[in-house]
Amino acid sequence: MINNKELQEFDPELYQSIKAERLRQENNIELIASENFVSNAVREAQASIMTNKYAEGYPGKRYYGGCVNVDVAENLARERLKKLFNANYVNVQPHSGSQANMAAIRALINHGDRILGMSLDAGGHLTHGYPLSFSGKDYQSFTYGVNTETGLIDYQEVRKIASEVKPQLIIAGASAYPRAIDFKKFREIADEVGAYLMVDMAHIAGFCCTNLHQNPVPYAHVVTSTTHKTLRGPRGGIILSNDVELGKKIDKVVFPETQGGPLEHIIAAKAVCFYEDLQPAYKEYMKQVKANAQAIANVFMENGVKVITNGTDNHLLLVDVKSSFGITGLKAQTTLEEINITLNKNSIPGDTERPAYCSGIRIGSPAMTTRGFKEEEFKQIGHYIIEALRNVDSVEIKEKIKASISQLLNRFPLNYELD
Ligand code: DSN
Repeated sequence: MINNKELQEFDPELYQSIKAERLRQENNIELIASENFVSNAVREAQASIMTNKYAEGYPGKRYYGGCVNVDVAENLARERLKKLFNANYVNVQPHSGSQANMAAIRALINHGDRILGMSLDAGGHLTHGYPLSFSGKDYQSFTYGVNTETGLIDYQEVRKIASEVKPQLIIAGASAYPRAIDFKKFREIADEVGAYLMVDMAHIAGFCCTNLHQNPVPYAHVVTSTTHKTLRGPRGGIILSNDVELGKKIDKVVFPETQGGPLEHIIAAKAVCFYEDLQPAYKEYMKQVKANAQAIANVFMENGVKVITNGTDNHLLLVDVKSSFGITGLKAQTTLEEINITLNKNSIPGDTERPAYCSGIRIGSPAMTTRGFKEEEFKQIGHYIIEALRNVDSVEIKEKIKASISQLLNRFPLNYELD
């Protein structure tokens, strides 16, 4: 149990910020596609005394004494993760998804080599070659997007770009793509042009380990992920591969090339997360995540609201609020925040708005599914969103919806001790 009692007495100012954040999480419908609510067991491991330990190196080969217990925890995390994705090699030390991507890329290619990744505005990630990221500064980066009509990845187009660019590395994976990704096809393209394939499965990892989506491990040379999205663990990164020799190289890039001491309390919490994800109940959760995303997508489409790709295969959907409601994504985000719905503005394929405004919003189902929402509640959220975005200037209507949301949330308390 974590009750923050000492914190409350010792540092009331900081304590207030945590308490306020707890209330915010409790009082809002959380639809940010990359967020989730971790279990109390994950939180306990994360808040444990494992944080006190320096353990540079890997289990059995540390540069400090006294690592016997963190070795047990890190080995549990590694073995559970291997089992979860049926992988021969894993590294659980990356502090974040971006650090995992940096290590994987550095292990595969040389400074100045060519990367081909999904563009940020089509749903890719900063670390897949964005010019302001290390991945766009240290390497020559090229992008593929999605078809602006269908919103789908056009594999023939990816193949064409790859054969022109001749990248040393192709990156597949996205932060805002609502459909299944064909990793097998990406590997065929990579083989055709002599490139490595890296898959960043951060958003959809929960589907990949439950057979609800193709598992990228058999197809990619290296796979990266975060642990805090659909996997529902602590904030952090992981790297997986079936190539044990490549794994030895990746280990050296994670430590000592790009990181120092691992966060052993986070690794302990990752071990708890993987244990949870190996249980049958987790697959049921992931099925519900998808059913909920599809339920809300259907409400939008039945009411004439444009959903990119006309639906979703996973935990997220993109809604074109510009053509549906005549407002920007930013306006939709701030309006929904007023009625206690949290989500983010997002570019849509062929977006003509500047990135600070966008024409769309991204809606994700993982967090509220953890909180217990099923299809009925997600349909209800869909109706609330439509009503609010059709009446952005009506204080009265927004107040009415906010009150209904409060009543709905009261039926689904957050399973946390009062912090
Ligand atoms: N920023 C994350 C997201 O929201 O998808 C990706 O790292």
